[in-house]
This record gives sequence, structure tokens and C-alpha cells, in this order.
Amino acid sequence: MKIDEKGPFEDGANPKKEQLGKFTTDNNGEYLTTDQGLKINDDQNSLKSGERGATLLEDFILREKITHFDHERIPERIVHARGSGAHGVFELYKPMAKYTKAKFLNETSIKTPVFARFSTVAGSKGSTDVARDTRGFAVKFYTQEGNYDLVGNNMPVFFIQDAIKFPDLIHAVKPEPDREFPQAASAHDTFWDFISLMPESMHHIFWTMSDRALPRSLRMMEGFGIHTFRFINDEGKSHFVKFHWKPLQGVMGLAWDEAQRISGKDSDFHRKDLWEAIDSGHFPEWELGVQIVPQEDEHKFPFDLLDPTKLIPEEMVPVEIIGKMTLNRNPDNFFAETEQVAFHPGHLVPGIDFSNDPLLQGRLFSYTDTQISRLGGPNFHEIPINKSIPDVTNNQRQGIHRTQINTGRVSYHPNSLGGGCPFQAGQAEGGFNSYEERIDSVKIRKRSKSFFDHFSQPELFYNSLSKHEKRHLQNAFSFELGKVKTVPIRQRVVNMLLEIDESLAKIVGDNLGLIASRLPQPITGSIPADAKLEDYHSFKGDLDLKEAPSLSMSDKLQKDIKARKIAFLVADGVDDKAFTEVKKHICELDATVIIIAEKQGFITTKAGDQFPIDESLLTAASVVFDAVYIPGGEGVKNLCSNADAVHFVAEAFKHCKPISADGSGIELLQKSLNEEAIKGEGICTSGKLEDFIEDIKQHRFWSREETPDVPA
Ligand code: HDE
Repeated sequence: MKIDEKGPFEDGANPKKEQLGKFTTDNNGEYLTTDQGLKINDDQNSLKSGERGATLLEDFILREKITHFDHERIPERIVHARGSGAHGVFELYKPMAKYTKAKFLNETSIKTPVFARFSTVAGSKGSTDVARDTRGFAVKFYTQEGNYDLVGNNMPVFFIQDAIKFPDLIHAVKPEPDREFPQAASAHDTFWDFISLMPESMHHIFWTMSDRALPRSLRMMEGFGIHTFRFINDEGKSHFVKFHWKPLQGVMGLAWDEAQRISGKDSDFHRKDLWEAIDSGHFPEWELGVQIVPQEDEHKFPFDLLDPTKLIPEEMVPVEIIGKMTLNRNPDNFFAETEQVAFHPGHLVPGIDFSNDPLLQGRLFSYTDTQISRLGGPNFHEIPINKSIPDVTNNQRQGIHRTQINTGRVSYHPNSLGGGCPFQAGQAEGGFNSYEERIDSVKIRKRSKSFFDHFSQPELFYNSLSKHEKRHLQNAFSFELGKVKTVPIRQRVVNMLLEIDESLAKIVGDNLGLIASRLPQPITGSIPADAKLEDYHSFKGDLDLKEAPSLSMSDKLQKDIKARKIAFLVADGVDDKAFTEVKKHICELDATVIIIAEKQGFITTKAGDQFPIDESLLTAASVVFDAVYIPGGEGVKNLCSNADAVHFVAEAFKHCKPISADGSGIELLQKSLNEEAIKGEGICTSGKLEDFIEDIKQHRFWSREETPDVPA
């Protein structure tokens, strides 16, 4: 597609959808054919010598089908193998010309098509969605100037400072190489062995031990570009920029016990949630925000902007909201789109450039390199999901799976036979120019001293968490280290915690039967080679900030109850008014009601109306719901004697979820919970629907964790 200035991107037109449409087929009403387009007359029997005879080699239809099947797998991604994707659109709120010349960040009339893929990092393609892990948050913008990829995570910092440590980090977290377990889990010796020897990983570790690592939904997590990038404006002036995605669905997490149970009950929990939300028209939205730092302020921070283990607290540099991404279309085919999409932090457009962050610099090599083996050659940019909207016009011609047919005898530059085409584009024609940065340096394999403060930002993060978030983080450290078999590894981590927060080190140490003590000597590489032992703590920068509320999830709740899933526990004879009114109201608020009864089929209300049952107690689990409602009715007594129903309620309580009961529905509450629990927060027996709705908005009542536990 030839792109004129703005044309195809304006007002509702979606050039990416049109482009994909050319490669999309629909079998509806068509005859079955071979890969050569030959109509097939019998797809049930292979060609044999006689009805009971051996199969003939000649059967090209059988051979073609089996051969294709034999080769249906491609290598999974080395990291981020498990992912879910969706199409959408990015709309700009305000022109950013002051900072960047990127066209899609300049014209508010432009609607840029996007494809987003969310992923876990450590697990294989078929692993659980709800492992404790960082999540990938990758967005491909199909702009009129070519593809721009923002390949980020749901946490604003990373484990390591230099790309050269990435293979080590991933080898440590992946299943151990001799035994190939544990799958999709960091709670094992090799991971914590590495971490315990890498103080720079502490900040990211604090994020992964927090509830950020257990998102309630992919729709409910923030995204971060992590590295410092550059915006370049029309005059060639550079500003540093950090990218943020802020979900309009709020930022909410799961309980760890709940996450583990979901892994058994519904390991596709996140993938299904994203699919269903989009399918039912509850399109998830994120606002794009930027933190902008003038070039001249580069050294004004008590940390290095090039260090990917550091964030710029929003309290220091506010996030400016500039646009919104809406995911509004599920992929037509998982393999063709979500599996074959190839992101790369080096896919840039004019107006955006890199910084010298040594982690980012290494990434710039890795992504194309990995696509070549994963997608089978250098032409993966021709796969429809990866194709840019502007035509690709260069001198590349060959390689495995080449589909583009370039005409003419000229495939080199400079040339006279082709009239000098394709031309190099000057700035005025939108040609990309790397930012010209003055560098006077020696070639050296060393880290800057400004990278050696490993502890003040995890301390800030911990101080900024609410009471329940702190508790969850303490428990997460205790759980993960509890799964580590080698005691000296546990001890090293507990000792390292002491450098960050004494009370945390004590709590985790107590849980593990260990006493935290000061590190006898700095860990190799954690301070500059020429520094002395007594200098160890001198690298701790002064943040001049004791708490940063922006780092906590606790005040980032969803403002409504859209797309939340509410379980209705019902039995025959249910009270019509309570059942239908609450159901109607909740559906009007765009939440989903799932009717659960003892067995599948229909329930009959007291007045004799019938409603289809969505799930029986044999298949349903409280862990996949946001709240529970028990309407009254004569059948409640049956639920009271059903162990699964009693467990359902007790388990929802244990995971701090809102529960509401009307009329005799309260009997099931009494059967499942003790008196004190029923009187507590988030249990609604007032019969007032507004109270229940407010409770659902609240999402969780974490203070329940402080009361004696419910054996669920
Ligand atoms: Fe990646 N990363 N990464 N990464 N990364 C990949 O590329 C790599 C890093 C991120 O949905 C791979 O296509 C290195 C940071 C996401 O397809 C690979 C280093 C951040 C995805 C790779 C990093 C990310 C990947 C594997 C350290 C957040 C999934 C498959 C120098 C800013 C993209 C692939 C998708 C995927 C390399 C660190 C985000 C191997 C070498 C930091 C979201 O190329």
C-alpha cells in the first residue's frame, strides 16, 4: 500500500485490517482442496491395494496431509513463550511535536492500528497463565512511517544492568537443565542462587515478589518501556523519555493461594479473560503516558537514567498522558497472528531513538537474531501480521520463504540501470537519521560507578506498599525461598534483604529459621573492582523520597465493575425478585453473571420461571470469579448440604472476595463461615444491592487475612 500523507489512517479506516484481509480465508461454503487447490473427493480413507490392503505410497493426498501435520510446530520463543494477543487502535490525545517528530504522535486525527501481545516470561507455550512472573507487554504500532514496536513489561525495571547477563538469568530461572523442572516457576535453587549473587537484581525481585507478578487480568496491569529512550523533534533536539501504559480497568492482583489453584482449575485464565472481554465488547483500554527529561537534566538524578534497574518515580517526574490504546478485535488465528508476530525494540520511526542503556543495546541484537531461527529465515517481515503498512521497497530479494516478487534486474545501490531506485530518503522525505550524540570514550569492559546503588530503589518500593502488599511480599519471599533446598542460598538472600529493610529480613528469616546477618564481604561485581569493603554502602544514593505512592497498587482500583465475573450460587425454588433483580442490575453494569447450581441444566424459580445453568458445582471453582452472590429460596438447604457449595463460599472468603447473600441465602454463609467472619468487611447481608456493588468495586478485602484463617 502506498501511503500518502495521512490518508488511510484517518477516521475509521484501518489499513492493517484491510491488509490482513487479503491473506485471510474463510472455508464457509467451499469444497475441501489439497494445498494445490485440487478438490478432494474422499477425506476419510487413504488409498489402498484392496479394502483391507496396505496403503499405497502413491496416495499424494494422504502424504500431503500427514507431511503438513508433521511440520506444524515451530520453536517456541526462548522467553515469553506463553502469550495472548489482540488487535486494536491507538489514538493520540495531544500533538507531541515539541518533543518528537513521529507522525503518529503528532496528528490527533490519525488512528494507528496496533497488535498487542502479553506474555509470561519463564514458562513454556503451554504453561499456566498465572505463574508468579513478570509479564511481557509488547505493542506493535502499524504507523504510516513503518512499524514501531514498544516491547515492554508490566514492571518498570529489569533484573540486570547489562545484556551479557541475560542468558545467565534465563538459564537460572528456566527448568533446571538436568531434570527439566520446575516449569514456569522461579521458586527453585538455580534461580535464587543467581539472584543471591546479583545484588542488582534486588529491585526487580521486589516487584516480582509483589502482587504485580499476579495480575487479576492482563487487562488490569500497567505496562512500561523500562529503558530510557529518546524523543527527537523536528529541530533534531533530544529529550529522554520513559513510556508507561495505564489501564483504565484499574490495576488489581490475585491472592497467591488463589493463583496456584487457578493453575489447576483453569490454566488459561488470563488468555480466556482477554478473549472473552473483547468478544463481549468490553474492550480493554490503556492510556499511554510519558515521563520526559530534558537532555540537560541527564545527570540531575541520584541514579543513572541509563540503568534499567532504576525507575524515575512519578513523584519526581510526572507521567504525561498522551493517548489511548483500545484492544477491540481478537485474532482470527492464534498461530498466524499471536504466535508469528515478531517484536523488536529496534523497530523505530523517525522521532524516537535509543539511549545507551547497555541492556537495551544488547536487546537490539537479540530480537532479529531469534526470529530467524523461530520463524525460519530472514523474510519473517513478510508474514502478514509483521508486514508494515508502507510497502517494503529495498534491494533484498532472496532467502527462505520469500513471498514478495520484486520486478527488474536491479537489486543493488547505487545503480543507474534502475534510475537510482529505490532512493535514499532525506529528512524532508521522512528518512530515519540516528540521533547524533557526541561520545568521547575509551573502549572498556566496565560498568559506570553510577550503576552501583542496588538497594535504595527496592527500599523505596517496599516503603511505598500498603500493609497488605507488604504482607504479600513477605510471604512471597518466604514461599520462594522455602522451596529452595540449599540453605546457604536462602541465607544469602535473607542477608541481602537486610541491606534493604531490617524488619523484612527478620520476618522472612524467621519464616525460614534463619537469622539475617550483614554480608561479610561485597558480592563480586556488586561494587566497582577498585572499591573497598567499607565503601560497600556508600553507593546507596539519596533519593530524597521516602515513599512513592505511585508504586503501590492499592489505590488503582477499577472505577466500575465492567467485565467482572460474578458467581450466582442458586438452587431450584430461588426467590424470583432477589435473583432476577440482582442479575439484571449487575448485567446493566456490564459485569458477567455466571449461574452455578448443583447440576447442569435449568433452574426453576419459585414462580416457575426457568433459567439455563452456566456451570455445575462439579466444574465451577470460586477462584475464577470476582464475587459471589447467594439469593434466598427453598433450595438453599440443598446447597447447605453440598460440600462443594460450602467450599465455594469458604474459598471465596479466604481469597478476600466480596460475598452477598439475601434471605435464606444467609444460611449457606452460616454453614461456610464463622459468625465473626460474616460480620466482617465485604460480606453483604443487608439486602442492599448498592452495598454489594460497592464491595465488588473494592475487589478484595485483604484485611481478612489478618483474622484466623478459614480452612478452605
Ligand atoms: Fe526480551 N526477548 N530480552 N525483554 N522480550 C524476547 O524475542 C532479550 C527484555 C520482551 O510477545 C525474545 O521474539 C534480551 C526487557 C517481551 O513476542 C528475545 C534481553 C524487556 C518479549 C529477547 C531482554 C523485554 C521479549 C524472545 C536483555 C522489557 C516478548 C522471543 C538484554 C523492556 C515479545 C522474541 C513477544 C522477547 C531478548 C530483556 C521484553 C530472545 C537479550 C528488559 C515483551 O529476543
